[in-house]
Amino acid sequence: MSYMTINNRRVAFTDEKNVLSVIRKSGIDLPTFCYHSELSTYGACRMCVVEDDRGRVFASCSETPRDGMVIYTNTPRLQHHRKMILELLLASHCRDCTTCRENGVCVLQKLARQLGINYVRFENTKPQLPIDETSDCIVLDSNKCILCGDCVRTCEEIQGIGVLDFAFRGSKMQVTPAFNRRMAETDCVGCGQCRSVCPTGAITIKYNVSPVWREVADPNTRVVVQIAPAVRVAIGDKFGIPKGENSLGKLVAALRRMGFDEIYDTNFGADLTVMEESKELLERLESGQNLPLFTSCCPGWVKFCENRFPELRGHISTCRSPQQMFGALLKEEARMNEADKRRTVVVSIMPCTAKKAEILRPEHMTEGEQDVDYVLTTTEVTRMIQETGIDLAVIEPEALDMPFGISSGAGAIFGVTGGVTEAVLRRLMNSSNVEVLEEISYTGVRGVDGLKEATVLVGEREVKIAVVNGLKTAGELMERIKTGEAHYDFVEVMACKRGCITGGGQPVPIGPRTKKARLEGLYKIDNMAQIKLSNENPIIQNLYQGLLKGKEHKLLHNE
Ligand code: HC0
Ligand code: SF4
Repeated sequence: MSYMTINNRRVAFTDEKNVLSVIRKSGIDLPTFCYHSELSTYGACRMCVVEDDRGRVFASCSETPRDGMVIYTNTPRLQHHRKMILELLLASHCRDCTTCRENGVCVLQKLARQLGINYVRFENTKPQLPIDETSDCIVLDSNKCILCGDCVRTCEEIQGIGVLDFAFRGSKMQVTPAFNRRMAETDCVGCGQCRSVCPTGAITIKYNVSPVWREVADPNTRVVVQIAPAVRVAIGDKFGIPKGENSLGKLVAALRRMGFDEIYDTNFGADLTVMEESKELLERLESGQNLPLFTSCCPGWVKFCENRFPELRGHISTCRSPQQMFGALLKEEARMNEADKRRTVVVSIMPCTAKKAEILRPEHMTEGEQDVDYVLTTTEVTRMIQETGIDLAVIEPEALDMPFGISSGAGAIFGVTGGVTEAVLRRLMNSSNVEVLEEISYTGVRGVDGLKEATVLVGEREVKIAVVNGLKTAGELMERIKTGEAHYDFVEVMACKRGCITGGGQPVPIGPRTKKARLEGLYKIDNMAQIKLSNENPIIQNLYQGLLKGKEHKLLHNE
């Protein structure tokens, strides 16, 4: 154990990687724009500067803690320094805060208020740059960029894609795709992780709120909504509900008051996926073809695989994702119900920006119709609830609608890395015995490591599994699979670190405590669930005998 003195108080530290972490651990939240514990240290914004007992001023994110250090975090000199940085950033920033999408969330705005910047002395001489709205998932507005580089490092270091980078020099410097391409012309997979770390409104979610309000207001339209697993543990964030608490019932109550006609759960779609994907795995194990089987429920991963490893595309499961399976089923049910003359519109509430692109893919259309019409992220729905004037903290929870309002615990854990695999294994072991369930959870599929490996016995056969989160790790694993260096039977990939709980459409900021609370929240839902196995969901069993009979391929698979 070592010690340093922070503002005249002795503070112990052990293996903290920088002085900033020690300061934060001591209860002082020093501001930063460019520091994220999971990214490399950039040290560019200089907001985290501190002063030592010899008058040296340095960025605390870039300094290794040493025993005996004496530092001060808020001297008049530092206050002046930080205010000047902020004022200069504000000077070259388009300041339409009242109409900005990130109003109230923006870190620049928050710090300007916190540090008491009431006036900017300098004129903004930067020319207005065009806004890039070509992506179906995110919007890039360089006029609001403060060049912290968080998005650049996330795309490169976490996702291994590197779509964004710095271009030009001096006052003309911008963060943009290479060769001045528009986002739609790049290898962007739409995961929105760049948006999650952007401290301002420079990268935002592509909103679909207005058309959904129009559908809800149309009396001739039946608007059916499905709620993804990871949404329920994040929708409470902006209403003061404890982090990670399951707010599904409250969200259902709010959506009813907002005018949605029927409210269901994507966990039900996940149960369907488990049925189909476990069947497909058994078939491939039997035939020995196209192994390993890659999961297909994360559209960020599917696009990454198609872009980077087209030769391995045939390994991707033919199963549609839970949102698509459920959408196709809801639309089919509507087509069969001739008595209801209304048009059916399916809206998904997702933690994910990439899902906005998934619904537009041609293979996700049935009989010429989109299976899901709109994707709203958790963040957009938060705005809609606030716009309606509902306080989620006080609203009484309500139940989902029937007949699709029942789902298993296996469906709930889809929202965290390893969840899809665990759910499939439960189906294959086909036992709700507590010991068997625990045994599966101890195989190595749980936890937040980028790559987890497990070997399980399915019948007589050893099945080798890899579970990946983060596309950079996925890319490295794929290279090893391609060269024959690594052998697996089943590979689950989720583009976002820890899975959908940190999806690009979730409310920000997503700090370490929030990540942990959301993850634990989903496992808690599973612990409380009466049905643990997807195949024990009675509605699923009935469906296979009824509406789905003979239509499994048409509604649940891609070509
Ligand atoms: Fe996910 Fe899903 S778990 S991808 O992360 O598989 O978005 O939450 O809805 O479709 O179920 C996202 C979350 C889903 C789907 C499910 C899967
Ligand atoms: Fe979307 Fe989940 Fe994939 Fe992230 S991990 S891109 S939230 S589906």
